[in-house]
Amino acid sequence: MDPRVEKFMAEVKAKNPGENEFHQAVMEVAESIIPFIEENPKYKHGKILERMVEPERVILFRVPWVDDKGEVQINKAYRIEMNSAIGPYKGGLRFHPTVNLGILKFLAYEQVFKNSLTTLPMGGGKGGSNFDPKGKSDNEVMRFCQSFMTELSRHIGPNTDVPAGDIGVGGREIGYLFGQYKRIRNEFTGVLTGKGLEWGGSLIRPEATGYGAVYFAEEMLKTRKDSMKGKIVAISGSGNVAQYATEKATMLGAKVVTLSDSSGFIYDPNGIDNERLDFVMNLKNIKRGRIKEYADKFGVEYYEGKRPWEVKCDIAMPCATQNEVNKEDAETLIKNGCFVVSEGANMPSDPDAIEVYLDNKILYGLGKAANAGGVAVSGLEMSQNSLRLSWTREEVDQRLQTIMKDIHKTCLKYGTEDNGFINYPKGANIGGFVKVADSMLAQGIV
Ligand code: NDP
Ligand code: 2IT
Repeated sequence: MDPRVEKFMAEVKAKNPGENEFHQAVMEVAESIIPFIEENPKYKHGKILERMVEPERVILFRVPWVDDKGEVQINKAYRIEMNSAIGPYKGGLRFHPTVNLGILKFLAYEQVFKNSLTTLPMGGGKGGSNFDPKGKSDNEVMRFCQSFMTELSRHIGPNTDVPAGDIGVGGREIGYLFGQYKRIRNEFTGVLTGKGLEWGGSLIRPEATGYGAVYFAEEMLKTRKDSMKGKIVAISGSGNVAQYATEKATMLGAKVVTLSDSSGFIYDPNGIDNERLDFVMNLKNIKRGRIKEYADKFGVEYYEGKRPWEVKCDIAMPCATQNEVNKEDAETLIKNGCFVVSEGANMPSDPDAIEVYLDNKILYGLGKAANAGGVAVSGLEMSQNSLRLSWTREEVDQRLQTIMKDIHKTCLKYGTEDNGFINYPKGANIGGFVKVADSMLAQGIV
């Protein structure tokens, strides 16, 4: 390892003990950025990277609520306000039992670079709770969201910090959170994104992350004069991002053969067409059931406790969670002919898997570039809220496509190596960094 990266990481680890996912996210960026900073000493003197790894503010609070049996429950909750150099803090909320400070810091850190890449004026943040929505009634989820927002409402606002969804936070939760914010503050504002269409939401926001990740894959394929048409795609997850990645990949002529959840994956060699995807959406978004039921319904294989990376595919789209692809998975994918990875999830590939992708010179679109479509359309939702009007589906989708193309161009600009290979991690990290770093320099030591 580059000794400058090693020294920097030793300090980050000493200052942030035990935050493994945060160390991993910082390391991935440091490997691209530290050599770049050496060539651009203004960033070095301003200690820009050292400042960027320290959140501007961390809010940690208790969320007490009463379950349906009348028992008092207590959860931990957080909002990481990471960087506001180019706009209000912006990023999702995750409700999942594994949520802790280190996971949210990794997500907030990634968000800073991702939001910068979108070309829109958004800083980076992330929040959430170790609350597990699984198995809870709607009333329990509502009471939790109301208690959570009662505290969070003091810290956010349409020009300060604008949360949205992530794992475990979808339309239902955003509704309850928005209702409580409006009630407490007596203000109808664009304080959250991912809102319902009737009350300030944007068309295409639910679709945006999955669609964007497919648009990004299409841009990568174009560099090899290829396209999505006729490709076999393995997707993990079966939530928001996975569902709309499936829809768009199918629209562009590809065949999606897998979906998963934390219990296992289904393999449907005929492809998950629109009718079968409707079943998945109903199963996951309304009934809140398990993906195994897909296999039971359509008579296809279900692999309990496994991830879909052993299936033969051209394109892999991890759309579930962090570190869901390891070295062995990456080697299996490549052995089976996979040559494109477009990440719908945040940091789904671990560092060894990334090394395998880069060594094999495949098209590797990392999350902070490939999944930026979601937050990009959140930014467009904020614009529409400020203008007090709504754009059409076509207009938002067109803007999303333009943004994904712009992100791809930024990756080419900073990531194309002397031999012509496009190192997307390097391109996205440097491209995301420059705008934030220049803004921080202009704004002084704050
Ligand atoms: P959802 O809650 O809608 O879906 C999450 C999916 O991932 C579910 O199928 C879930 O399975 C699975 N999953 C979650 N945790 C694990 C785990 N530990 N192991 C295996 N599977 C798991 O979330 P989203 O679709 O919104 O988010 C998916 C990913 O995309 C996350 O990494 C998120 O950060 C990222 N992302 C989301 C954006 C958005 O706009 N929503 C934007 C950009 C990135 P189960 O039901 O069994 O838990
Ligand atoms: O990881 C992400 O980019 C998101 N969960 C979406 C954030 C947002 O503010 O829309």
